Amino acid sequence: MPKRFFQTAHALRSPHLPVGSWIAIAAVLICAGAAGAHGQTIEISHHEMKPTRLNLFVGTTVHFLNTVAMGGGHVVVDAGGTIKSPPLAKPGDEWHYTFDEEGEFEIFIAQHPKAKARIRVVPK
Ligand SMILES: [Cu+2]
Repeated sequence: MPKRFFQTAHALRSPHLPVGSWIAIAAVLICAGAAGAHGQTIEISHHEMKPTRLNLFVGTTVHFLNTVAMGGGHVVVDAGGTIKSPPLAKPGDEWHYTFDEEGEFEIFIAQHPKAKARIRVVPK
């Protein structure tokens, strides 16, 4: 089964713990609701993130979708140290991240630093 992860800029959530599963369910509801405008998907492989550029409004949730098997799992990080995904190991493993603050984020796959994307977050 692919793993599904949800995270906002301020809270790291584990869907594996009993308490965490409730939080994950709440995150799904938030994600589906008006609070989290569900934005684009970024696809992850060994050599690229696709697309490589996104322009978003503050509060947009981006869906990161792993498309290839990776021992240890792909970890999405940003140059500024704000963003860090859980390991996404299997095709179909996914992670949601909500960009709550404006700014420019240079993100890349920790194991493949050349696989990067630039995300620009602007006020609504
Ligand atoms: Cu890889």
